[in-house]
Amino acid sequence: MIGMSVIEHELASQPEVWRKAAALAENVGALLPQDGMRVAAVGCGTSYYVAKAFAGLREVSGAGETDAWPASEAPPRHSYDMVVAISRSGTTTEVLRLLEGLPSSVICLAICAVPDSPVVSVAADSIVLEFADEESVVQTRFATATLALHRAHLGEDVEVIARAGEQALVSELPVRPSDFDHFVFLGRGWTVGLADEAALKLRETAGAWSESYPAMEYRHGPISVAGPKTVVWTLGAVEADVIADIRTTGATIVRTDIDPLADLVRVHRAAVSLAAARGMDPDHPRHLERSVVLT
Ligand code: F1P
Repeated sequence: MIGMSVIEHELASQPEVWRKAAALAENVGALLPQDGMRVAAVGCGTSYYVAKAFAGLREVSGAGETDAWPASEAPPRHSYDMVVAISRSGTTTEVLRLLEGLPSSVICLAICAVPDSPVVSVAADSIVLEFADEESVVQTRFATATLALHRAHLGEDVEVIARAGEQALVSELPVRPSDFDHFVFLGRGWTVGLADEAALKLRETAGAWSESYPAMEYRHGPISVAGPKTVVWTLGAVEADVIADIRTTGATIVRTDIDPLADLVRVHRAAVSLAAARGMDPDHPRHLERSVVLT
């Protein structure tokens, strides 16, 4: 690990961590939302974007109605059967405040990386991915492990995804990030949350100008900023006519057939590469702490 940043070390462990998450899913399946439940997934920052992807996956699989909210904006609805609170640290204030205000009729499940954390204490049930905890302020493997756990629970073969993740760790990056000054990520369905997370990684790690959209929204205004210094990176399949319209802007388009979760690993690597090119330390992102704890 000599010469490697902490985030590089952690992002490289993702396929292995996903396998552990999938194995855990077999034991904790009864805690995760059962088919037909009305669920709200909540979190802050990365964990909110994971909640969005979590909700999208559950909706697309037909398992049940699922909303995603930033913890600070979740409506006090009593009609949810379950709130799934995602927080690596288990200390984020907005998540705690939300859980403390929930009526007892709502089942509360925490997905955290720290066993004795406040969020775990407040929630009725918890799934602790201690093996996915991170030293790095910028999250990579806790976020993706949470999604691997959920995908395993929904019946997907995480081994296939982990193998794609291993390829994503060693394959050449699709672009040289330092050739660009503007990064746009597009998704469809559950990968909209993944696109948000990808854009956040570029901002947190490398201070980059990055944006994210549901792919069909991109033509409704944001495309006007695209140009030759823009990379538009799609996570998962996107309609050919959207791609054709982006091409006219002169932007470089990244498209791939690999699993979107595995492709996020390439985004992590691109973020670290851009930070290095900009002389930034990816382990010390500007103005960020491990979690936001309000007094
Ligand atoms: C969430 C989070 C991170 C973000 C920043 C502050 O923490 O918002 O996503 O990168 O470091 O904290 P958590 O609730 O998942 O611990």
